Amino acid sequence: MFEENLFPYLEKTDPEIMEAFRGELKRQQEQLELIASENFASKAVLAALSNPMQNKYAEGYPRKRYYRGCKYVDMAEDLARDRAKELFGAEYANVQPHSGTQANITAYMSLIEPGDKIMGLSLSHGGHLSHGHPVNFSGMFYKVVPYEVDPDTRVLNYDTIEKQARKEKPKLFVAGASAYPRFWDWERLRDICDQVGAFLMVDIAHIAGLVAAGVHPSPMPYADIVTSTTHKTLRGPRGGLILCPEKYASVVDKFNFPGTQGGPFMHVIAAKAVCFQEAKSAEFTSYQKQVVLNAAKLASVMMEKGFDVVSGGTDNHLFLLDLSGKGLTGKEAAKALHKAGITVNKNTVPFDKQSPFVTSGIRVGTPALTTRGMKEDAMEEMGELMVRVLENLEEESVIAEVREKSAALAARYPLYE
Ligand code: DSN
Repeated sequence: MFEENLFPYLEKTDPEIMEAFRGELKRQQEQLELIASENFASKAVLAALSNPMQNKYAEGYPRKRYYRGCKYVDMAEDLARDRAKELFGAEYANVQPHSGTQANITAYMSLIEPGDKIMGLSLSHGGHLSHGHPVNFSGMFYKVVPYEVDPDTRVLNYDTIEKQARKEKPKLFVAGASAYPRFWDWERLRDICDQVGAFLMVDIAHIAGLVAAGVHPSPMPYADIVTSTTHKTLRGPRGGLILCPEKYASVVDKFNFPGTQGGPFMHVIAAKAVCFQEAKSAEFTSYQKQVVLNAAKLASVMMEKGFDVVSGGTDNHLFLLDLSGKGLTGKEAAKALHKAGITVNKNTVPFDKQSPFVTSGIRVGTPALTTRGMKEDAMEEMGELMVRVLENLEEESVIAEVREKSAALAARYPLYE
């Protein structure tokens, strides 16, 4: 049965959920996906996700499990760990976190005590909820001092960060972001952490694929612990990952299981192994280079048309458009673009005056469209479509015209065919 396509079986047994699957596949095929954290996993990753390892309980780690019958899931987890270590040049990898936030929980618990002080990039300046936001566990269990980007350049100012860190003396400095378009200076952050006696944790969830391909500098030589997701630029299954030197291996393992998680998702771990193998290929490196070229091209089209790209461009897979100068909110822009077949998310921009639910900006990312094979010429077209919508938000006829053009552009770059 597992050698066959499982979908015809599901079609017979649960046509309602099958209808939802088909709808979602069609949506992914027909819309232009610019959500920076999304991507299209390969058929091999999708196939690995749908495997009988999902039936297996395997609390513990390879050869130290609490259940019998773990020979084959051990093989999968060993492959995933070894491939992750090789891919990122890490001494140790824990592939069990169910998500990036789970990986961050484990990392915090491995390095510091509840009540200790952490410094993390403010959510409204590009950080992530799990980097110390008050509504998240990280803001509830730790004393948080957020850092921000520079008001003039909207880029991190490491001199300012150093001053702040020397004053605040955090136990842990959290680097990494979900909406920051520039390279990070890991070496400088290591130096700052050494001056104040802080651990350095780097969350590479967004840029993991770029780091794996050598397109963004790697934090591995500088960080105490690196955390990530596996499904964004890395293009694997949804899940988390922790990389660290051998000296933290046992504490990381302990705080992931039994500290904060129960049974690992062995089918997802198998799919992570497939993703790490794919990420070692030359094709993956070219893909990541193209992701960055595409983001730079799309950002430059928007700037040429008079739009404010935060920090004046991008070094990675995403950029932020500040729409406040155009009198638009992120919420209305994202809604109109979606009606025109283009999916982005509203996003706060640094020093935003709007609420996080409304926002003054949108975040634009190229990993998904690049997976479809789009290059700079398609980005030129993409930019023109976006500008048409953003300059004619209320014009239903323009939205309808762009919707047709978006569908035609998507059709030229087939997905899963
Ligand atoms: N939700 C993710 C993103 O869109 O960046 C972060 O977890």
